[in-house]
Amino acid sequence: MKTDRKKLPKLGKSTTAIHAGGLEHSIYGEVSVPIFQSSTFAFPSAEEGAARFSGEKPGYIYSRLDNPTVNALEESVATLEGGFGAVATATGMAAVSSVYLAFLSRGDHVVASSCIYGSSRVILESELSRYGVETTFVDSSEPSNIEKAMRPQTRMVFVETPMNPSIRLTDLAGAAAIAKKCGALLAVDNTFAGPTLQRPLEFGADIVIHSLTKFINGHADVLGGMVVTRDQEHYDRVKKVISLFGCTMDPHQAWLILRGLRTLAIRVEKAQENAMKLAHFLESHPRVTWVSYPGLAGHPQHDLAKRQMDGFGCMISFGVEKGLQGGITLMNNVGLIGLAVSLGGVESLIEHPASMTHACIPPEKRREAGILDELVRLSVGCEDFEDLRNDLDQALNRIGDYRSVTSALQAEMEASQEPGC
Ligand code: LCS
Repeated sequence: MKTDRKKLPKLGKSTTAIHAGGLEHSIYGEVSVPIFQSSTFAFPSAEEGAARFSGEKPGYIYSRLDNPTVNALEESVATLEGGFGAVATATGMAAVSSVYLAFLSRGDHVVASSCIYGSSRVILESELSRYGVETTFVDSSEPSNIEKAMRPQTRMVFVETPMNPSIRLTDLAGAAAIAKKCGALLAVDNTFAGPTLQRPLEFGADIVIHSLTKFINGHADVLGGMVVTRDQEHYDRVKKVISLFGCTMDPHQAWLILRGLRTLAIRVEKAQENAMKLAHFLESHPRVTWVSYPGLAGHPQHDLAKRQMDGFGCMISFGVEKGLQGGITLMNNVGLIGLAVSLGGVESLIEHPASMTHACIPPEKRREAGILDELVRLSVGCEDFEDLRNDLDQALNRIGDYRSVTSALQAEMEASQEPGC
């Protein structure tokens, strides 16, 4: 839904997360946004129905096109990101694929980061290639790699920062300058940071994508996605594609996510405080070989993180002794920390990208992208730090007495099966 943020005073991030998208929806003085659980909306007259369809008059028509509860969530996220408007989608992947569908045509070229969520990469590699769209994957942590890959046909630069799962960063201002110079769009998947920590539009991005399933909802109980645009032209294009292709969000889903969003700032604050302490703990643990967390002075892009983020986030990746086998021992021995994919919830989760979220990428391409077989990814939640530290410590200390990993898992990873992303 389009938003007129000029009417709103400039508010802080917590205040915005709590109030945006809810101020103008009062019917009975209710404080929370109601669920408008209706697939369609009656017109007072045939003339009014026709006027709404032609765009001559505002008003609701049908929930695949617009719904008040979904619009409230869209307005909240658009406000937090500082965008012109936002369009909600059924899942994060619906948001990613709608951006591809809206802006790419036969003959277009994309420069994408090699380290992105597995499914976002597979769509470019195996699906859009069938429609004549070509993609070059680069290590986007170095802006010159993006620049070198640009062609006259390049229509889009697609990046994540922090990247899933290497937790390396893309320089947003650098990527935006290159895309602009070449007349391409910069689309940024901001799922790993979230809008309270990073707003890519401020650095020149044109489009921001979220899997709302993660930090914005924050409770591991709903799927959802969002596309935020800098200007009206891109908003209209994305809105059209999402409505036509039916990638729309359901009002009950929107209500649940809106409820999660109200506590986004406070959840992220607590989780990233835990993440900073855990990153230091992991760095000093004898079983841990390396740690990637932007808050550590040793992270190669620590200074960039300070420039473009308002905090270092809640995602850590690390390697352990004995490589893959050590990682499996760790994951099989955590108790409090859940062994599950996904991220961004109040509960901490651990997973192994090479055999799980990024298994659909062939092994040599995974290695090129820095997704090492030994890499373990940790989504830090809001539990008490001491409990998380103790759980990791006892599981890491089991690495010395691991049993040999089954050759079946290694063979499965080498074969890189497509489902599972
Ligand atoms: N973008 C990023 C950066 C993601 O990490 C994910 C899902 C998506 C988009 C897609 O969102 P969804 O359709 O699932 O709402 N990432 C997952 C992960 O790393 N583990 O499980 C899902």
